[in-house]
Amino acid sequence: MQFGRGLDSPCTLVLLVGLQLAFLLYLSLGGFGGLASVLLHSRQEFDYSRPHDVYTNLSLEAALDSSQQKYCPLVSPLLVGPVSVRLSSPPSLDEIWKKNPLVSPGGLYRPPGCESRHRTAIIIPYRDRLSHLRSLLYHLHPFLQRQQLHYTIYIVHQAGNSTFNRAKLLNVGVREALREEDWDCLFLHDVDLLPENDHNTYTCHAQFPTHLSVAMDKFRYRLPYLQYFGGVSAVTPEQYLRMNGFPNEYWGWGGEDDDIAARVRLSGMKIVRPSVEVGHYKMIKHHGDTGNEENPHRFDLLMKTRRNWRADGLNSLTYTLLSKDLEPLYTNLSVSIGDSHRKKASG
Ligand code: UDH
Ligand code: MN
Repeated sequence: MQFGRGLDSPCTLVLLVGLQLAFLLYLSLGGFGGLASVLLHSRQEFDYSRPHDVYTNLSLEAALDSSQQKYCPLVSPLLVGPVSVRLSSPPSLDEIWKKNPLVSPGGLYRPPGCESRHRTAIIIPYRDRLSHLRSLLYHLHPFLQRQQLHYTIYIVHQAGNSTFNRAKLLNVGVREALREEDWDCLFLHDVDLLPENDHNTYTCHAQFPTHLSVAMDKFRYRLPYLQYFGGVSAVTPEQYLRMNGFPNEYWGWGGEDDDIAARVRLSGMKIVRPSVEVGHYKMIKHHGDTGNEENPHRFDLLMKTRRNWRADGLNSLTYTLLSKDLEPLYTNLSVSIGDSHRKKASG
């Protein structure tokens, strides 16, 4: 067939219409990801309507015989998939402690029967959210133990009444955690987010920062926007150094997570994510906190990230560690991180 005449031949018309239909099908399946999963059956299906209790299999942990090998298996045999989330009336710290007999002071855990392949520090920016903290500890300890991780939970408590600064607290947590142990993965975890599927493993990608809370109930189990990096994310110490950590200058609510996402790109990396099917989280419902009002400067700051990220971050971090306590279920770091300069200047 000659190409000049091809356009008006019936054959070509059928071909064009066919291509259009295929394109519509492609879009309706959710683009490349959806199409790939249909074609390759690569995505695992989970039944969230029948979740397991979050303490399932925990008593098996000590009984597992891994004496043949040094390391724990590549995939933990204890995983169950979707787990139920208890949103109201969390147990007391004492009750949680009783349910987690293998957790050591400071909130440290190592699998009893094998050596974990992963050392993960969970870092939680915190002030005055005790009931959320109890829910998280109740939920996260068994969740992480089923993943056979060697982990510690660090609470970075902002002392005093100055404006809350999530990103700076995360910087402090990373520095203090690395002072203690040679962690290979640093998790940055909001206190009010409860993971709903234990196949969402709390480990790091060797090359790129990971964003884990990709499907939160409050965003109707979808990623709200492509560069979203808030909630729960993870970096290796190497990735953290490369992006000069997180910004110290975001006082109050908002913007700091977008700044961190920008740093990932500006330092030549990208964000990787688990699938939406696995990355389910429930956020405990709450109102904005006193002392964490919306930051009106966040858009100005975000405009300057490209200029500022090398100067503001890990290399400009200053704070005073007031105390470090090994509580039964977590390590408590109380820190004084100062206050916004802007606020001081204006009175
Ligand atoms: N956090 C505290 N105490 C505070 C403030 C924040 O512990 O007083 C920590 C906590 O880990 C929390 C995280 O910082 O999960 C992030 O803060 P957030 O939960 O308030 O952020 P989120 O995006 O806010 O969930 C949405 C509701 C707030 C509305 C205010 C802006 N309009
Ligand atoms: Mn929240």
